[in-house]
Amino acid sequence: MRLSRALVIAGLLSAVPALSASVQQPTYTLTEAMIPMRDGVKLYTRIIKPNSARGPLPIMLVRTPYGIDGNTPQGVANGWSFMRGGASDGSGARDYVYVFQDIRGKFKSEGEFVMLRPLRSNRADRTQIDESTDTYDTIDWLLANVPQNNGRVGMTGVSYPGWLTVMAMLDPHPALKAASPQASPADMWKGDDFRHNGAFRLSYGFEYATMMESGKDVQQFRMDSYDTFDWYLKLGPLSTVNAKYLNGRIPTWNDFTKHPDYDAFWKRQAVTDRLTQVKVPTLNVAGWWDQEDFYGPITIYRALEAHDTERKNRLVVGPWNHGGWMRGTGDSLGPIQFGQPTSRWFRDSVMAPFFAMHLHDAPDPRLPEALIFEAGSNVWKRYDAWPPKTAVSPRSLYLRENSRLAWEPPAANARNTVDSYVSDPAKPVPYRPRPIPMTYGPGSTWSTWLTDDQRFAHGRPDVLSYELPALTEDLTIAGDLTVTLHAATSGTDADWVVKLIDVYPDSGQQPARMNGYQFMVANEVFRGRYRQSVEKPTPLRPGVTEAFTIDLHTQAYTFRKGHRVMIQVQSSWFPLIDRNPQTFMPNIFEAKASDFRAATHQVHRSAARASRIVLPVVTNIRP
Ligand code: PG9
Repeated sequence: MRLSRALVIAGLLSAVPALSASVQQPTYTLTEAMIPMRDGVKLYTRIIKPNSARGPLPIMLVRTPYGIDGNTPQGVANGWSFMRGGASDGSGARDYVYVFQDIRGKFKSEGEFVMLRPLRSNRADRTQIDESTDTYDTIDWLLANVPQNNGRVGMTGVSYPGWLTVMAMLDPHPALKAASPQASPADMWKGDDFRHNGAFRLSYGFEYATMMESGKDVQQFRMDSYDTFDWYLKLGPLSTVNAKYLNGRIPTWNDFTKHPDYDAFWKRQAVTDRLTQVKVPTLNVAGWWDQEDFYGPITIYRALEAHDTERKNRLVVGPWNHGGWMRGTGDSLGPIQFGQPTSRWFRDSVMAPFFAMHLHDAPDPRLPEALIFEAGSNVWKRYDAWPPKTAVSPRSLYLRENSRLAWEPPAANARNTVDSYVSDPAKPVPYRPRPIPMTYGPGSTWSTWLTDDQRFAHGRPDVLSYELPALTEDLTIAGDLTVTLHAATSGTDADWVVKLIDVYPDSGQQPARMNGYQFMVANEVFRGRYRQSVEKPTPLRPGVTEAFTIDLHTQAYTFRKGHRVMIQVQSSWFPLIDRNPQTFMPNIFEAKASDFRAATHQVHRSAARASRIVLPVVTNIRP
């Protein structure tokens, strides 16, 4: 079945914010081109130019694997009007020539598509190609062929198009003067779409790989259950997928099965180590509740920052899901309210002025190093470093007896210092309330699942919950979060999922369903086998307690007075994450049904084995 293009475009890539009513709309004209690359492959490109533009114009380039036919003159007039800025009579507005391109092998472009095509092996070799050279060749052609361009190019894109922007920044064309990679993946094994800490993102990995590699266009895999929890559970061990459905036809699926560990395949694909210079002014953009790529943009910002001697690298993180800053107003996400149009403000007051400064010589908008939305208190904050270097101190919050959290560590003579639960791969914990429709299928709520009320999991016998008493004053965190879990299993492998949750007060909330709402502030999964090495997994020893360090990434959040801080711990998150057989297998993709076994897991909280979360507490607030 052909995937509804509208759904993909709305969900994945398109910048279709609401039309800004105050600015007069110009009209645009479309021309098409097949732009030749250095190896002779031609890429389908749409060039959309304003009809009455004054003076030479810069070029805004977006490259994508998702198809560019939706990019029309009217679409640009509506969707990119925010880039013009200017007064309500149109004076001072800034025009651009917009260029959209199908990447190699997708839609109307020639050549072969390779998922996240790695950087060429020899960057001095003029005959090798990759997305970086394809962008270079495209820019070269545009400068020579688009009449009245001003010789400057900007690039942006969300997610895959964001990653394409990063690839362009690695060996940039000299005309590339500004780049805004948004929600770009950085490392698909460590923390983006396909795996987190080695745990396989089953539903996304399967559905995305089949969507992208079943043809030149995008095609949705057909599932015969609306509730994909059922479908994936019935599917059984992943060793059967090729025989049952894919017949070896989906290269990315085959790569998943052949490369379970962090090997040369994943390292070659990851961009982090390649970001050794900031060559282009860069605006990195991330959303706190990005269901696909949060690790990526934060990691890219940090990698670039280490080399940012000229202060060209900036970070913006807002209260958004994947690409949410490019859609709608951003007043809310799911049921969570932010009290202001965060997305519209970002587009009008951050993104447009950033490009206008570098491509039009407009005034410097004086963006801070890190522009960070602190949800809970709902304020934008300007930081001169991220994570912040001052006014924050790491404070441990301990898992304690009777489902409590406490700032005080367990006493040396504490008794009953273990919580245990049975984790049964035959009955995994759903990652959100069922039914769980296909990621991009009809009725999908994928885009806001990270805001789902966690009460459906609270109280399950295979989910541990720990809570602080209601806060007597606001508690603000800003920076990096780490969990240390002292844990054991009766099996030989285990997953640990940790969720940091803001529990709303039980009464007085509007709407009423927000009473007692359990809102996830941070979360991550860790596959136990990788605790010593991501390259060479090793079995856990049954009954032996070990320390697992789990990176919950970074956050800026205020738990309001009257709210409670909660931690939930569980060992499955299905079908977001594939089931761990809990019996060590060198490659889980080769596990048989009989390898999946229930196991008893223990979480320890004695003085010597104090499981805890370390929170970056803003220090003018006393916990
Ligand atoms: N999250 C999507 C993706 C990017 C790169 C590789 C695989 C998936 C996307 O939204 O483009």
